[in-house]
Amino acid sequence: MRRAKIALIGGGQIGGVLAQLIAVRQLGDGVLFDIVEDFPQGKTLDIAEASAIDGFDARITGTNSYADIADSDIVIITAGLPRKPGMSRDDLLTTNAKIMKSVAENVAKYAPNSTVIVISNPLDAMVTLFQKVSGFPYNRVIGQAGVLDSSRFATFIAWELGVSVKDINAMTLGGHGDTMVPLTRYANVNGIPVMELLERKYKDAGKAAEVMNAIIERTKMAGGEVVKLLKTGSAFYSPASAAIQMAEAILFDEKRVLPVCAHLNGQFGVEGYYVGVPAIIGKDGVENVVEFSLAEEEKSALDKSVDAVKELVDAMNRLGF
Ligand code: TXD
Repeated sequence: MRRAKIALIGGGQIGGVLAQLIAVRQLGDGVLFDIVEDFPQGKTLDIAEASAIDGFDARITGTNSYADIADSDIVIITAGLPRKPGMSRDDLLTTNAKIMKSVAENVAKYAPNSTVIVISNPLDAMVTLFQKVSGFPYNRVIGQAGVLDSSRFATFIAWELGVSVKDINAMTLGGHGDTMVPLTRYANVNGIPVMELLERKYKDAGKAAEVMNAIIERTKMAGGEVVKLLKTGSAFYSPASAAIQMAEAILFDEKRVLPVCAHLNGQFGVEGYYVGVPAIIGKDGVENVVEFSLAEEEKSALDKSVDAVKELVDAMNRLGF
């Protein structure tokens, strides 16, 4: 059996961590593409030179030529600019849409059978544009946002309750922006509702709700919190880990139920847009969107988030992309 081939388009902060994770976890052979000459070659040489220490045989190479991504099984896209302090994700629209268009044309040309994970921001618009330009089937074009946003939500809950994050199940729905919807009602610690544990901790339902609201707000603004601290660039370790979890689900046909940015065709009342929802991820990419009932306020929060995604996609269409 040949080893899986994973192409990384964009060799910046996230691309570099992705390449290292692919090597260390021996997921397959990685090709790191960037337009900056010598840069991806330098990064991958550095990673490869740790192979004797970390004990991996995976080949990780850098390139400035799209021809080298030929026949990739998975393509992960981070090409584009990150946010600077004070910028919203949506401020990146025009610049990154131009980049994404050229990326999509080249991936369609050289890796037409790949399954694609888009990370570049503004995420919901970039994944929409990639699918449109490449013409790939919807199930093979997936956006990464929900795995990371949910991990942030779970991390803050674990810190608050003083328990292992491994026992937390928590999920966000909706777009990858400030309107995302962290689902409180379904958040649990090994099946025990988080709200019940908070109420027991504080012996006061009002205080428990206040603490949960603070966790929700921090989750929504978590990307911006990192941008503000870093001052140059945005989060890169955690987005890379999130995309790797999705890539593993595809490579190993795991049928994981992960919150991803998937194309909806009536599910959750959304027609024809990419939105963050739980989906079964396996060898065919998005194999099924997992629908479940939402309470009234959850549904209206999701509708609001979908409206923000629609506005962004419409703005991109008006720009002629
Ligand atoms: O969860 C998520 N989806 C995200 C998304 C979380 C954090 C950051 N997210 C976004 O990912 C961020 O807003 C950016 O749009 C992307 C990539 O973030 P990264 O931090 O890796 O940005 P860098 O370090 O600037 O790297 C981008 C690289 C850089 O090396 C450029 O030379 C390259 O992209 N680039 C290109 N590569 C290929 N092709 C073209 N045309 C191109 N243009 C720039």
